[in-house]
Amino acid sequence: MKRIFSGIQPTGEIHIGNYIGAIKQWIELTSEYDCIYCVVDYHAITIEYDIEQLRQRTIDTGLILMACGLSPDNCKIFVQSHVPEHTELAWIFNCVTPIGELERMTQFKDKARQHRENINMGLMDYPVLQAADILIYKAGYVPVGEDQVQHIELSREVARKFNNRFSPLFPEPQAILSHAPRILGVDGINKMSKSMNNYIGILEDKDIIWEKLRTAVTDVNRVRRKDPGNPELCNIYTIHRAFSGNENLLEIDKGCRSASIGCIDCKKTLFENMVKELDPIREKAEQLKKNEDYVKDVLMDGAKLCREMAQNTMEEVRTSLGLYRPKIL
Ligand code: AQP
Repeated sequence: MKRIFSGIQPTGEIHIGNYIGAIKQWIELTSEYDCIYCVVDYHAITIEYDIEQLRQRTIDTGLILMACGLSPDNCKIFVQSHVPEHTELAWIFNCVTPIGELERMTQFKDKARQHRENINMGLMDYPVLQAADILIYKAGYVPVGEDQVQHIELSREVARKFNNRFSPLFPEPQAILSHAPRILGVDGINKMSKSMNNYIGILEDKDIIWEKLRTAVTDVNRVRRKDPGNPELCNIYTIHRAFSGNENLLEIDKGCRSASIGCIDCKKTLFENMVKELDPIREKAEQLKKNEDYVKDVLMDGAKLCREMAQNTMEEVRTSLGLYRPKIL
């Protein structure tokens, strides 16, 4: 079975951008692939964060993935720092990655602009650790949002450089994009992001979700109710595509283009469909919150299985590098 790896950072509330850009297809792919999903806590510490909150956020992120439909029955889920081989391989990959490649990464440039007071080495090295996350399991496919495609290209290059210099151990991984690879925030300008306060959290109260949706930016050219709109230019329509069926989509498309419906009508339909899909996730999350030990056990068992795989890869890597290994290690 072909293998998939993907990760999510415990940097805040999981939002519908994460859900429709990544998590939804993570679940779909479990029927066809051997899937490994990871809460990437070492990535989360590359920006300023609340030390008191990180532990709980890490558990909660695992919990949300499980509430969305991932389980030990269809995949492996674990926490990155529980498998220290990821960071060990990242060090080795550092030694084949040109600095210039890292300097030109869009996410590094964006984050460096956002966090001027803390442009640390980890922020720059983020894609190398990501390459190690993927390649330590020799995963060939990585389902991600569009923002991560450049990093997956770098992972391919890292694999190529390692394979050419040492031995051909690694596949060159491919990104798999969802139908909604780039969801804008409710500001209609920036990518929906946990850290930009422009998100709709998947577990947020319905009243808050509606308030955020109600005021969200739509097609900016549709100024008055009677102006026809263009769904192709509307972030709300992009979100509709992930939550609404064909019949609704056709009605909205027609109604928007002819101005027979307004943006609020469109948003009301989206809200109903969104709540229908998110309600069972919310209920499952509430159940899991009452049984947090179960969530922790799933994460721990996932880490045990993944660690074994990671250790096997590291043995091959060390041999390829020519490192001296006394038997008792
Ligand atoms: N707006 C988005 N549209 C589509 N996909 C998205 N993803 C994130 N935002 C969108 C995808 O979700 C997965 C997990 O993301 P992440 O937590 O690892 O990191 P991120 O991309 O940095 O997410 P955020 O929300 O923007 O977090 P912060 O604010 O902490 O940087 C990835 O596959 C990502 O592509």
